[in-house]
Amino acid sequence: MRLRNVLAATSMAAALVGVTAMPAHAATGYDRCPQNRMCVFTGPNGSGTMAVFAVGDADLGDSNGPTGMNNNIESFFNNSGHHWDFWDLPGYAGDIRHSDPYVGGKNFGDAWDNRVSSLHDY
Ligand SMILES: [Ca+2]
Ligand SMILES: [Ca+2]
Repeated sequence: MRLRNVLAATSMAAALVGVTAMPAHAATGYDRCPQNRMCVFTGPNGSGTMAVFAVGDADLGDSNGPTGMNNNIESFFNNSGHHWDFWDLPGYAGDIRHSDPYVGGKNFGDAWDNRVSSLHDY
């Protein structure tokens, strides 16, 4: 009886350690972006929903690749060694905005908020 109580207390303590340890390293904002990727975000300063790209997407409005991002991007994190371009229209067309490699987190700003419809590295 006494031994069973000790075992129960020990496993309870272990469970509590496991629960409290997890949220300590939960990534937020730009910190969510993996190495060697372009990350885009629906909110400013890396907030909101994130989509991650290795080479790009010709049409953010179709069902091929991430969805919900077309004309809905307000910031990006170029965590890759590549140059990237963003376009206002699908198919790499219309107005273009450029990102140098490894520039870190950037807000698109008023002129480009919620406009990007395609993107690609080069
Ligand atoms: Ca797509
Ligand atoms: Ca657009």
